[in-house]
Amino acid sequence: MHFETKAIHVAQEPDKETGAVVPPIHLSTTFKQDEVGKHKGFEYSRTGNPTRQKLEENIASLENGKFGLAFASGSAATATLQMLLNKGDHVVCGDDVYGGTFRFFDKVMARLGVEYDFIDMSNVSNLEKAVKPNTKMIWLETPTNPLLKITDLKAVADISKQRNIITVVDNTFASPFLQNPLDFGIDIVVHSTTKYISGHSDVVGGIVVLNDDDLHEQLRFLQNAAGAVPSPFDCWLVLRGVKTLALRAERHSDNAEKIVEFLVSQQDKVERVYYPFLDSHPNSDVARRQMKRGGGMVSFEIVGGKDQAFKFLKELKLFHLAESLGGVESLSEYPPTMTHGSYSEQERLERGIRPNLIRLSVGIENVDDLIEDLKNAFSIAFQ
Ligand code: P1T
Repeated sequence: MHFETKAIHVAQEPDKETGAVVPPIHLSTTFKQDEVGKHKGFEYSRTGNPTRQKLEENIASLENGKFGLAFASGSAATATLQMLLNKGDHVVCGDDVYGGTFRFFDKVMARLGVEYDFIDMSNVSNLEKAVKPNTKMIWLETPTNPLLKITDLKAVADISKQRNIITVVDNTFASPFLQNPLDFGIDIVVHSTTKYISGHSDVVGGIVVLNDDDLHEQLRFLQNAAGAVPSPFDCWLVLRGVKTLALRAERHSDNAEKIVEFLVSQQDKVERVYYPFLDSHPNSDVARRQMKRGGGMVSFEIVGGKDQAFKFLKELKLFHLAESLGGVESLSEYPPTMTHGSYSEQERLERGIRPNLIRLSVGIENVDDLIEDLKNAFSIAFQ
């Protein structure tokens, strides 16, 4: 079955009892047992819930994985995955990741005795050098947040397989329509479903997808033990949103490509544009190999500094100045103090997050209106 069909049909079949084409939301927190220990597959809603199970099956199929585990947020999924580790374990993590992910690793897990090294994974030879005898996990985003760096997924999987290291890819920026890391030999995929998968900026959620039975068993235990599960209504909202993911991802990419073209043409106002499918991107060949399209995220450096960036952001009318991404509406944001404010200034500069960086989540509006909005903001900011 193709992606578009799976998104609409897998675990979204009409309700057996009533024929309702949209599956119902199971709000019940507990399930009647026929006798002690004998039940119809569900006991207590933290442990398992029919609506959540549908979401887990649906997204697992879209990532070409065997198992899905849904969480209350992308961050809850990230945190639960770190519970696979023990004190003294070492993790190699990409140096450009969502600020909240860095914060959790650096401020919480490091305090509990897990060791992290943050490296540039654009070049996998850096990874080979960073791996140590106690390395248990490799964690990366591709494309990364906010600099849209690209890592060769197959090369990472090859390095980890020789050494028995668990590989985790946060696939939030691509979405399962544009990229399926498990197909390249990656062990675990994680998403913030808050973003492209749900697509309408009205639900916070996370999901983990994998193939390995043992790891699945451990994670199912942790999901229940830590308990950061999503509500049935939130699961249902994600299931509703995902039905249109393929259409949206194509349109996000169409619009982003045109906006990238526009930004590149503004040489007196734009210093540098970051986009995976831009020919000048250092890993555009890798991006084209492992992604269907370039996606809807675009970052750029405006000529001038922080003040110029602030002036420009203030003048945008259609691109709302807001954190998050992946919704139908276009958003703009300032990574240094918004999404990546948990990095120190020095950590940001070391990673290439400069004070004139702006990130756009390109929505699915008419692209001419979006370009008009950018043009107008540039003309006022550069008056
Ligand atoms: O917000 P939450 O659902 O907890 O997801 C966290 C998360 C995980 N991974 C990536 C790549 C992310 O971008 C995020 C959240 N990011 C934003 C809110 C943002 O504006 O970048």
